[in-house]
Amino acid sequence: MKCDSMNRREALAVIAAGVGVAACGPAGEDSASEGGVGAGAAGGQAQETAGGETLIWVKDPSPFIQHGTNLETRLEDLHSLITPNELFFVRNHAPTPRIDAGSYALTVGGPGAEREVRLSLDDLRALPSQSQISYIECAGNWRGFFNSVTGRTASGSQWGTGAIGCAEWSGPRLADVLALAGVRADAVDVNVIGLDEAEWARPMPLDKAFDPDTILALTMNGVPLPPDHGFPVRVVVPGWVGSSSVKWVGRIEVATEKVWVRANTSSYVLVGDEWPADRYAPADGAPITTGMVKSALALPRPAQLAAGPQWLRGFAYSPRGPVEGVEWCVNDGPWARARLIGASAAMPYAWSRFEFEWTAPPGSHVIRTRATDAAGDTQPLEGVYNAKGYLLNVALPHPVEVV
Ligand SMILES: Nc1nc2c(c(=O)[nH]1)N[C@H]1C(S)=C(S)[C@@H](COP(=O)(O)O)O[C@H]1N2
Ligand SMILES: [Mo]
Repeated sequence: MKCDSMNRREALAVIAAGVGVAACGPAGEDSASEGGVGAGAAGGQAQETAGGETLIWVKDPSPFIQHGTNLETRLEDLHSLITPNELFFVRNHAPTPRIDAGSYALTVGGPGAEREVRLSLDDLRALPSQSQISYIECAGNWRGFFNSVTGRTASGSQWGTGAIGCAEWSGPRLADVLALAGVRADAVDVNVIGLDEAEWARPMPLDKAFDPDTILALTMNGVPLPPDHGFPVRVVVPGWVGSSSVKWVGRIEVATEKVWVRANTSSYVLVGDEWPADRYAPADGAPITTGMVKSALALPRPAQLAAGPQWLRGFAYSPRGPVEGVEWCVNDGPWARARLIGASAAMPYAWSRFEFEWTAPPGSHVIRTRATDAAGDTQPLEGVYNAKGYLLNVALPHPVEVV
């Protein structure tokens, strides 16, 4: 995006994203530098500081809760449907690579393709573009609560409730890009492979790859994808857990057999007594595709509130479309209905906001919220343990101190 061709909406989005004049600076039209760190780094390589230290993220990590290579959003910082790019959580298996837009190419091929094609960023931009507002949530979101709700700690990043964000993504449909390579009748899986050092990849069956809502996003909230969120291209697979939305896509491989990679064998699989490994071989457990219906309060933990009437807010979502209702309860008392904001059939993959008024009495309290979707799926009162700590969606107790 050239600065002089930036329309007003894009310009406002750039300003809102905190990029400011840096986006129009000498770093170039596609650098999408956030915070200007490491602008000179080579394509495909993690950036280094002058001291030779590898930086994991390009964005300013200070608004986030840090977990190793990951950045968790503080939900209480979010005040609208859209998560601003600079507050969107980051889940990185390897440092954010800096990819040069000019030399970038996406290759599409493999045994299930008619031909191998090589597409530049301009080629991708020339295809019909689709925009959609969808949330992306890591399957490990809420992992940090396994111990308190099931009595057993799960391994991995101890996320709170903020490994989730909701953005407007736009770019060509994966189906249109696959059509350029031609998909053979014997094709089975489409593997989408990242250019990061982890070479993160997640295969999907043809029906998901051809789902008109599976897109190769080039922009996030109206600006080129920020480096940490996949610049220049990420796949957005709505409804599926975040690990399927591969960032920094460099290759799309059409396979004639089911493809097994880390993200569907050892990671992002349900491991435990209920999922016997021999049933899922070569995976260690049940590979995860879709997420769960969930809701979370946009409050710190514990929340500190003043006594008296006040509105509490949060976010609710389901992989099967907008939630239909959210209820809340205090200290395991009766459930009451919250007011839903923003849920809409026109945005089937967006999260909703909810709010309710509570007259807070002084003391220590526990508030739970519970979302229900159109399919009638809701959040259970007890959590089920799995060793890798995925998909927890218990109606989570939120501690609140009222003074
Ligand atoms: N190439 C690549 N893509 C990736 C990952 C990664 O480490 N490398 N992490 C995945 C995981 S596990 C999640 S939850 C989402 C997080 O997206 P975000 O960092 O934009 O929030 O990206 C997914 N795509
Ligand atoms: Mo994830």
